[in-house]
Amino acid sequence: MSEELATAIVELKRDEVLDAVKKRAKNGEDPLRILEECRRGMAIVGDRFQKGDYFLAELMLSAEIFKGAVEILDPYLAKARPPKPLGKVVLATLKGDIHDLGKNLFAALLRAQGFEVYDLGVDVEPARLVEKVKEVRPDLVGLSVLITSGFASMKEAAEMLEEAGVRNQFKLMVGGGITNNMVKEYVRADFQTVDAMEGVAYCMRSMGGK
Ligand code: B12
Repeated sequence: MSEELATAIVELKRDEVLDAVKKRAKNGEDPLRILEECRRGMAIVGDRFQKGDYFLAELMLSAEIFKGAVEILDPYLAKARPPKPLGKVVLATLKGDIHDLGKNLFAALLRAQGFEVYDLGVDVEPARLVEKVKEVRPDLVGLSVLITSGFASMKEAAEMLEEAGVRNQFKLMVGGGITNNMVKEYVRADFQTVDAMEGVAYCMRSMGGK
């Protein structure tokens, strides 16, 4: 697999990345492969950020570049998707939390694999999530959280889903850099991760029996 695209993302070369993505997709290269190279670039940016080598500005810029690449790839990915979606996933960052870089990355990877994703965005009221779950009847629900105060919103949402009698109809996932097994237990979720690829693998496994 070529490293050029990942490197260009790490070096924040916006035009170079978008031109290369356009050209390679147009030439018939597998869009999933191109997306995977972009994701690897994002993972390297994340590592550098963790180590303090990159700052917030770089992280945000790389996320913008990634978003642009996904937009270019989307029509090509749509063609490659199975005619019937692999499964339905509702995603949200709940009330009080506006972080969405990780959730958006997860949504892009899920869509690329053929999942139908309903992304409710950020600062979402638990009641709105419950409404959407009742309407869409998803196979999986994913909550992204990056601030500690968001844990309470997730618990509230999980309890409301329980009260609405729909909690046993889907798998509940929690993700985001500050989550761990204790958060999973607190929310009574089925799955927790700090890695979007692990999340995608879980969704694929969950659909295995259907
Ligand atoms: C970028 C950022 C911001 C940006 C957000 C931009 C955006 N559109 O998201 C801005 C500048 C707006 C911001 C604002 C604030 N931030 Co901020 N922010 C961060 C920062 C630096 C990086 C987060 C990030 O995007 N990481 C990169 C992504 C890709 O990683 P990720 O989210 O973990 O996602 C990965 C996985 O977890 C997974 N994933 C994510 N979600 C999900 C969901 C599911 C279902 C699955 C399966 C997987 C999955 O997929 C991704 C790829 O693998 C963190 C520090 C840090 N090191 O994490 C602080 C941080 C999260 N912020 C923090 C704070 C306090 C704030 C503010 C309150 C600051 C302020 N005083 O105003 C406000 C928040 C306002 C609010 N109400 O939400 C704190 C939270 C502390 C806490 N424990 O509560 C942190 C930890 C910084 C710190 N150390 O203090 N922030």
